[in-house]
Amino acid sequence: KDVSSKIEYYSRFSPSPLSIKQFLEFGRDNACEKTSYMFLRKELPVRLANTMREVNLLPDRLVSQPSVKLVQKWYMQSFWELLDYENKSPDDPHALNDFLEVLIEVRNRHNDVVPTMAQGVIEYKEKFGFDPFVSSNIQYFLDRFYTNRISFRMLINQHTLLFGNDTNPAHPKHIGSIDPACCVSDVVTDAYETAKMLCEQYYPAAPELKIEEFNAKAPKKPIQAVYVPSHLFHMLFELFKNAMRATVEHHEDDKDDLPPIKAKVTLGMEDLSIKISDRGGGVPLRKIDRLFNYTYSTAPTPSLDSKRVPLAGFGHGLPISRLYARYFQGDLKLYSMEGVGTDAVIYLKALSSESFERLPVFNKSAWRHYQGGPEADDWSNPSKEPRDASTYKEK
Ligand code: W6P
Repeated sequence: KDVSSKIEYYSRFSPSPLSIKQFLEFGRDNACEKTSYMFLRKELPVRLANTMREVNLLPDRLVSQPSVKLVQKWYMQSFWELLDYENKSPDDPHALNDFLEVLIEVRNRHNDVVPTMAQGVIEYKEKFGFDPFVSSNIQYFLDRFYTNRISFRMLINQHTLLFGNDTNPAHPKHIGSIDPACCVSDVVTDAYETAKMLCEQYYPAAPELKIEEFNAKAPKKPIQAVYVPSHLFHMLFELFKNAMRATVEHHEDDKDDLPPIKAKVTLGMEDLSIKISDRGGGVPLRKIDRLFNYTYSTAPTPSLDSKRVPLAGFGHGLPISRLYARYFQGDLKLYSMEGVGTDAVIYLKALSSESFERLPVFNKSAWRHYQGGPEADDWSNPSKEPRDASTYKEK
């Protein structure tokens, strides 16, 4: 049978979201490779097929860009390779090992999906300019496409880390990519130090870090999460780069006296929250949405004028960080006060039983998002020429 009918078949299933607790319990004691194999040989094609159907709903002018075509080719290839196992018994002497190797190949093939899609957006913008309708389609699509990719790699990583022979000697307590006792402030410090090294390459100085913890659930105890440390690092690193750039550029004349970046880690009954505050001059409210907009934040060619190489602000770092937070039912928000500074807050679920994967589903409702032209606005526009008040004057 041909690939497209297989894609259609698998896309009719909805993906099955797992919670961090389920990932943990599955991986903890007597993790069964056959069970994982049986689950993944169906679930991975389902997740691939769901997004592949959605790519085809993008405007033709976008899907036909060479970089988008290339990404589509990778998805086809991986989908096809996984289908080899559709009917292969887990008792087949080579099935489990071959499957594991295919997963690693698939993961490597998809390494550059993000920069390649970003390139596609740039190509599109150069050829057709900025179109608010297409831009909102791209936003909707990439949020779902990248979330799907995060989830896909999560599943592959769990399987290869649990059943591959590359046991992780640095983190014997980790279950795959999950740390059941992830010390949040340690990851904050790590991400800060890494961003600081980058910052010091571009600028003459970097702001200090001050961390504070407030454990409202278990007072005075260090705050730990059941979480994927690499996801947390990714988000924090992105936030620190932004906070540092804002701080250094806003205080160009007093580089020896930079206001510190403050981190506050808190734990309540429901939320584990991490606030990163800078005094980098802030962003006006009107421009905050742009920071999460893929079309807006992808600049044609990162201007490499040697002196002012930006530390952050290109690429899809901030919107993707928000997707990492949302992936396990958290969120990432920016609260800025123009002229002063910005608070960035990462919200995570305090309980691993509530951190379910949040996954895009290809259905009628998703389809509807791509149809129809731009809606007429149903709020007033500020008038350029104010009404002549004298018209209404009492005579
Ligand atoms: C800014 C802009 C921004 C984005 C994300 C995190 C922190 C900051 N600070 O000025």
